Amino acid sequence: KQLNVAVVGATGAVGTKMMEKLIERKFPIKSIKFLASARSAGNPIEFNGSTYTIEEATPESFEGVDVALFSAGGAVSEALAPEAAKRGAVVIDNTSHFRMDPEVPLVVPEVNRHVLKDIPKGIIANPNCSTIQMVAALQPLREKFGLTKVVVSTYQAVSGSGIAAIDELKAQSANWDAGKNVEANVLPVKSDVKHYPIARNVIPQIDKFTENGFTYEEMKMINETKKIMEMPTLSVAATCVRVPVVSGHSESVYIELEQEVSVADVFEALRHAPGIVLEDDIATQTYPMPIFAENEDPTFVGRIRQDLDNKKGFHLWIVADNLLKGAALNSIQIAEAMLEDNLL
Ligand code: A2P
Ligand code: 11C
Repeated sequence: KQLNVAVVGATGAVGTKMMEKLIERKFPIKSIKFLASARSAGNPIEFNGSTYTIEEATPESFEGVDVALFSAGGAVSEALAPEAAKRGAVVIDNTSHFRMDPEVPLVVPEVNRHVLKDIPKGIIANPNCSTIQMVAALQPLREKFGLTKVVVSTYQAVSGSGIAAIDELKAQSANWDAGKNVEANVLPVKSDVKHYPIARNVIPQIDKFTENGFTYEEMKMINETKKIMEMPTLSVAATCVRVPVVSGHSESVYIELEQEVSVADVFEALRHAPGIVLEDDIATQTYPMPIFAENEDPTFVGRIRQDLDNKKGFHLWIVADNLLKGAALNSIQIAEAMLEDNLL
């Protein structure tokens, strides 16, 4: 089956990766259109050896579209995803806008593809990047040993905040080296009051703060994990930190299992898990790192240790390309899962 596809936010950090993955994975495309803001409309865009023209995203853009991949920010999804769905498109939305809507499935195919059967609003949400890689790695452990608690600290790359943040890190680094003034205008959050440099720094704020003292990014990890894993009572806490890495989110994750198991059991469960690559050999200093995860599809897991005080407790280090498994790849895997299951 060949599909009519629209990429919304085609000029952005995630949109660009979506285009690459559609080609690489030979997604069955009958026609494709590239949508962005009025600023980019009319500009040329290359795809699979041909030149297309970027169009402004409007409700009418979605006439005849089968699958619309959205990654142009929450406001664009809020306004246009229902318009696309109304016109018969299945929307796969990368923003946080619809994720906690009980009528919108929130999907990591390795974990909960069964929920794709029921999409009452015609909209499927792609989870937050830092959530996706964590639940992908925790699912095989949860299936085999049960899971009661998750405490995560993240080390998140600037590309999670879009092209402007990547440009800012590069400019700040160059200015540092040249002894010039270092300006900060984007991170931690464009819309918040203060901005801090990310070059030569780490920032313990991703997104704005909520009333409970956790940031929205931290609350996304908490709430999305419970929704995807269908474990509303799972204990989850998160601290999300931005680091001066361009791509590849890293996470230090402490978990507690229902059963007492050995490190060997945990290794074994992860070794055969879909989408997971075990990189854990301290004798050869082998562990996941973002420079090796960048442009790679899998989620890499290493530094696996049993807690010294709690036999049911384990420490893991989880790394993935936030623009790929964390965004573009997972979206396309959702579409592929739907095709396989005759849902598209
Ligand atoms: P544009 O390049 O025309 O601004 P990133 O998160 O990497 O900054 O990318 C954001 C993406 O969202 C870009 O493709 C951007 O297009 C797109 N975008 C921003 N505002 C709109 C809008 N109002 N309508 C459609 N696309 C938008
Ligand atoms: C970041 N995780 O690294 C964010 C980006 O909810 O889709 C993704 C925000 C989202 O800044």
